[in-house]
Amino acid sequence: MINIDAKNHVRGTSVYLDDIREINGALYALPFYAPVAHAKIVDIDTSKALSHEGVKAIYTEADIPGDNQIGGIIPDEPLFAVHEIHYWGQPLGIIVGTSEHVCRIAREKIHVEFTPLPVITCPREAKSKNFLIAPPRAFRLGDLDSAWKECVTIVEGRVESNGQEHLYIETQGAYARMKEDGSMVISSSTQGPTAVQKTVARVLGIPMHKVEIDVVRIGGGFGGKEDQATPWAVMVALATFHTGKPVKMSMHRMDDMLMTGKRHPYTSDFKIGLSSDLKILAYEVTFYQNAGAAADLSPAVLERTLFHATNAYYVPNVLATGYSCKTNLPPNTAFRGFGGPQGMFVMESAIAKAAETLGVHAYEIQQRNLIKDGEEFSFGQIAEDALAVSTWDECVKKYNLDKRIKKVESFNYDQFRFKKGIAVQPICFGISFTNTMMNHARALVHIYGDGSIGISTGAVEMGQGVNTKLFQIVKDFFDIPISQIRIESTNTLRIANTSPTAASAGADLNGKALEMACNNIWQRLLPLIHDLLDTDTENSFKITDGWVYSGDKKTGLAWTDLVIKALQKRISLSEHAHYATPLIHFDKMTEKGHPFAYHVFGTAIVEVTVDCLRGIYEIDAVDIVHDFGISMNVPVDHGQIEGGVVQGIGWMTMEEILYNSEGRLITNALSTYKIPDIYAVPKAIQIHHIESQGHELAIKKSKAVGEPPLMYGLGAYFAIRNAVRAFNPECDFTFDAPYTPEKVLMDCFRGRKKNVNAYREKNLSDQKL
Ligand code: MTE
Ligand code: LUZ
Ligand code: MOS
Repeated sequence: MINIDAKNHVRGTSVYLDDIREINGALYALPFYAPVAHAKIVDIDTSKALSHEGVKAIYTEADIPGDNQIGGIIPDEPLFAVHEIHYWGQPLGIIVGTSEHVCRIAREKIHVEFTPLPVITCPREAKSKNFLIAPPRAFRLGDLDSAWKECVTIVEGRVESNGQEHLYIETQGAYARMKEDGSMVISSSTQGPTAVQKTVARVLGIPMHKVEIDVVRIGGGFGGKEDQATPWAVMVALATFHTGKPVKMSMHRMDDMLMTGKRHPYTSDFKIGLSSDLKILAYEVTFYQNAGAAADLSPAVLERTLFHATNAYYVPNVLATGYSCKTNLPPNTAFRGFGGPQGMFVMESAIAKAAETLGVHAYEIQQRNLIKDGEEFSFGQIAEDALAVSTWDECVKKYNLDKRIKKVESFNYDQFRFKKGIAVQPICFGISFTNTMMNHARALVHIYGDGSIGISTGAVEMGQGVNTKLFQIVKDFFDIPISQIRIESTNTLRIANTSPTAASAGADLNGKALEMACNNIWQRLLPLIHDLLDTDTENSFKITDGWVYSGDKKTGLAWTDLVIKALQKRISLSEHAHYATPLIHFDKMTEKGHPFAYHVFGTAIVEVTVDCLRGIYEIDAVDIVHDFGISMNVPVDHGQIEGGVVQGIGWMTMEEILYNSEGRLITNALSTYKIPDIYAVPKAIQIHHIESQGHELAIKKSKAVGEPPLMYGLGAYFAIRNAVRAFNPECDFTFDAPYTPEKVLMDCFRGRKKNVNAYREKNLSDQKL
């Protein structure tokens, strides 16, 4: 089935938040924010702004009727700052006016007086001062102390990975209007309608049933709207609460970039030990997560870092420790992979360094240590259906790794200015919210009297195609024309207490609930079909093309007639079903359990060419063998792979978030923050499906695909590194992502001995330069 949104997207008729027609008299809200990263607030003077024409009100923490608190996991984050400012861009209040323009001019007139306090942006510094968001966590397996003694090679190192801006095409925003009795409806560009509902109720001091959140779709989230869509919705709700008017906010890109959190930067230390046959015997890693000024989702992100600290490898002796460090940056948040990529990058760096120390290719170490069925992850889950080895084998065979390595080597021998690099990148990603409690969903199905069907679930469509998959599930039960099936907006009145659409589990959780709802209705219709067709045989009835079929034979009973008959017999044609993932559990005391419904595996080969004169590079190819299970929608899933790969490459190579020493974001626009464009994407991405049985807990055995492919992008970092090493083997390399052209250029020449192969190079350079 083609993506059900495709036509409307192309025509520009899909509705996003800013496309909702405002009711006459609607007001606009604009946040104003801290102009410093850490300070005591002395005074906020809003009088000049308030008297600006068109400004209706300015609200700060003093105007909050309920609790000035939006923290999800830990209640440590005020909606509007009180007394103290903790990061540059922290909301201080909102200006409500007749238009966005009016509010913008008024915002310039607000004066904040403050006494500066010391700014900390470095997580290691925060840790040394014991500024932690939550107590540290540690995962342990085996006996590390005795394992080191068995190791023939031990290498240590330090790894940096930077943050990443979500850059959803639709910026944050929300639109609130009053209903009656003090209840309101809020359209929000959120992945988590219930989180918004709960927080609005809390801040306004009203019950949740008075707050209706509605989401038609969002223009991308990538995790950036799992938690951080909430404050903007609460702000417009507050303004509507006080003014009684509809109030809207749709953020300017530069405000959005400045005020919202990003992927967590990490700085980490590792120590890895290997046997003489390249088996990894021991791995010790310490993660310092840069959480920013409040918890947000940081503890959960840190947890997933630990879950993925050994990536797709079996390591018998592990100690992985994580600190969530409190700094004066905007609170960092969920981003596709949710801490997993950060953990995996350190493991891959450790392997790269071990390989370089030993003079072997990294893939020799990677390949020897891939996890197999029956082996244990550090958190106690036993690997099942582990396709690490089979995706690896298929990948190196199908895409001719051996041959390509030889080609790269001979290219590098012949060329001076250009060098090629190749890296193999296996991935392993656990599917389920790591917080077991969150793995549930509901679906509501109505079959109307004319046979048309309305579907509601808790899933938010954000471009990932979940609605198309939900459509396919309905079609499996009730195969009627597409125009007769509608997926409704995600609305808290129809589906309550949802988990956000996240953790790649949106289609699995909501799809399973939808399957149950459809099946329950179908089971009520079956006896009626038997009656109507007057058969007592065990027929396998189904609906095909709007007709009841008996086996492969069309009967005389139309779907629409069946529905009318069902109503005459007073059979319920509505169903609300609840699904909770079975089997999973995790004990935070022992840090052991079975947190994931299943794992997704895959292997990619990444090949790059570096121009060592300029430091720039091109991604020549990404060749993937991926574990889709049995994909229920190949084009949608391939879209997820391509998007994920490019986003991962962006994080690893070019996207560079910079805060100055005062804690101010200086990459707050697309002129200063570079993301992959059409020229930067791989010249070719090949995707091959590994043959697999799928998994019972995956929807229709089609495994979750949203986040895992991002981590193929790690391969780009190591491929570029390998190319640079071919040019300058003398460089004392660090691990510091993103590997921007500036850093590549520095590495090409730092410590480079001019007389290395001087004769060959002179000849080559005369020819090629
Ligand atoms: N794809 C698009 N086009 N836009 C997005 O915002 N978010 C990603 C992924 N793919 C995203 C996307 C993230 S972070 C997640 S968790 C999953 O989609 C969520 O959807 P799913 O659970 O239905 O896979
Ligand atoms: N969100 C969350 C997530 O709350 N828990 C998770 O485990 C998770 N994993 C990936 C993405 N978002
Ligand atoms: Mo995705 S980071 O789980 O929204």
